Amino acid sequence: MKRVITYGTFDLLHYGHIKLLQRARQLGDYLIVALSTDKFNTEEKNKITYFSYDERKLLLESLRYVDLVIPEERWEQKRDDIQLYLCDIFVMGDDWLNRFDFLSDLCEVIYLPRTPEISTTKIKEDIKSATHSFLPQAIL
Ligand code: C2G
Repeated sequence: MKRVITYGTFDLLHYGHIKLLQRARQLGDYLIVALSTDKFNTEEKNKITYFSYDERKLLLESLRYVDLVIPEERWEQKRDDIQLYLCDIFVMGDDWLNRFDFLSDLCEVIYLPRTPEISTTKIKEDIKSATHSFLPQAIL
């Protein structure tokens, strides 16, 4: 059984995330997602997520591509995770290209092309601007 692991925040889950998880899962037989906790997001990634960890975990666990969700609490946990969960492949989108090559003594490290046109930030910005365009100018 080939085991794959990937990491991320996965807030406002969108098709770019899904395409990453789908391709990651297709590289093996079992996909583990290390999901950034709320504390890790705020303290280390400077991200305030729309959905809480539990809500983001529930969404990921509902996907056919995801077999296990574990918490990501520290940048440095990857080596331990790979050894603890016997991972054969570590996958990230290529916005992280070469950033995790140091793991290549433990497992295969693969960077997949990111889906360029979508992001959680873009979703938030588009909704915000759409809302503004509907509001009567008098309110703005
Ligand atoms: N992703 C993608 N296409 C997008 C958006 C995201 O392929 N349009 C990929 C990212 O490259 C990443 C994964 O989906 O591999 C999760 O994205 P984020 O939730 O933004 O994760 P990130 O904040 O990059 O956290 O320790 C690693 C970090 O936890 C990664």
